[in-house]
Amino acid sequence: MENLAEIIHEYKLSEPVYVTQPVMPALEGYVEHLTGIWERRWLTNNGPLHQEFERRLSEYLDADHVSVFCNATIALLVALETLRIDSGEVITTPFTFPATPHVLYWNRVRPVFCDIDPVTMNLDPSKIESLISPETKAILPVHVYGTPCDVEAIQRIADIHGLHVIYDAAHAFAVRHKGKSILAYGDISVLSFHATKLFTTIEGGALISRTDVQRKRVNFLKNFGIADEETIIGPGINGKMNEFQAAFGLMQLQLVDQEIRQRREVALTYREALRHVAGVTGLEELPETELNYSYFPILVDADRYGMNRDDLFLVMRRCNIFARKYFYPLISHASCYSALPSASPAKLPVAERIATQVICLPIYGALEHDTVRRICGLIAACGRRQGRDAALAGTTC
Ligand code: T4K
Repeated sequence: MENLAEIIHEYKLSEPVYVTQPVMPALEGYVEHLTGIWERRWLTNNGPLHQEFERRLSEYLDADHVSVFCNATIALLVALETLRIDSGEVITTPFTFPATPHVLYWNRVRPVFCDIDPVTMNLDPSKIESLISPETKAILPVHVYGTPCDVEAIQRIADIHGLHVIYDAAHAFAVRHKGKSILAYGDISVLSFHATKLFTTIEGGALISRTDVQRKRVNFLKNFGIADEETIIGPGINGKMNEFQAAFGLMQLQLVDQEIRQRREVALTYREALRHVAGVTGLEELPETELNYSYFPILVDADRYGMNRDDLFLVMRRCNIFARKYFYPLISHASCYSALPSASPAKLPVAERIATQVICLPIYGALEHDTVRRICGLIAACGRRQGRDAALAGTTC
């Protein structure tokens, strides 16, 4: 098949398929929770469902000091405040969602962008040390797509230079590394439970700290700094999760293992079907790692594939496939950061390249394998023809 219009006609899906879809718990079970909430009239502020959710989550995650939050962004802000990081610099990745550097900005901390590893797409430890200055307070790496960072190398650098490590683990629910929860690494980790995440409480998140004292401080800070009715221990914020979200989370805990298993099958189908498409590569499985398959990124090498990422993305849209370019453009290009010396594209060559090549394909447990094979068929067919043609004229990303 030569003509792009014919390819689009052949592969167009009858219904839109999005990059993700949340797992919905049984409505009847949720209504039972709602009935309890109605009877108790206890809606938020450390209610019984909140307490039960935090306890069960802690067991599931194999982590002792879990505090649930209204979202991951506020949890990251509280993480910085917990470690008293409110000035100076923090080294982080440009290949992330805006929330990661934004929380630094809100805490009056200057982000210092560090390039990423071409295989894991996470912070490249070999590039961190040259960015450390007397102003550096911490490292804020992201386990992008749930792939573990090189946690050992990062910790070695942090120990040598006396730096804190806060992991943005927004994508890393249930990920394990060397037999341990990924949340066991660093000073603090933060998970996101947004609707687009593998595990969701609609909006929500959790902060995993290391000690009882730290957890106590986190819990004060997420509740305005209130210690008791007459004592404010510090300038806290409102980071609380409510009972409705906690109920949703309790039900999600029963579904998440199956969702991971199903996503793994989807990922295997993608891998198998894309294996022979020249110029398209996926993430490699890492040794001693249990992934959660929360995203399925591919990199499109235009020269080898025969079409660039943006054109493929447009063709997919025409075919009702709503993939996403997470994370393009790099957040270092945003006007609030682009003047920083570390934001210079010349200093971030790997991140710059990957941001122009990446597409996150749809992945969720309920995604039909026939649909996955059709998406791969489309990708393969586009690669077999060369150049941009009339079918995309006038269309922009
Ligand atoms: N750190 C990192 C590394 C992050 O990726 C994020 C968030 C954070 C920190 C901050 O976490 P939170 O403070 O949000 O807890 C989404 C999410 O809004 C965002 O939470 C997430 N990362 C980011 C990667 O993705 P958008 O703008 O792409 O979402 P949206 O609304 O376009 O949704 C994407 C697709 O998901 C839709 O096309 C359809 C599907 N969807 C979405 C929603 C909201 C559903 O099926 N149901 C839904 O309810 O940002």
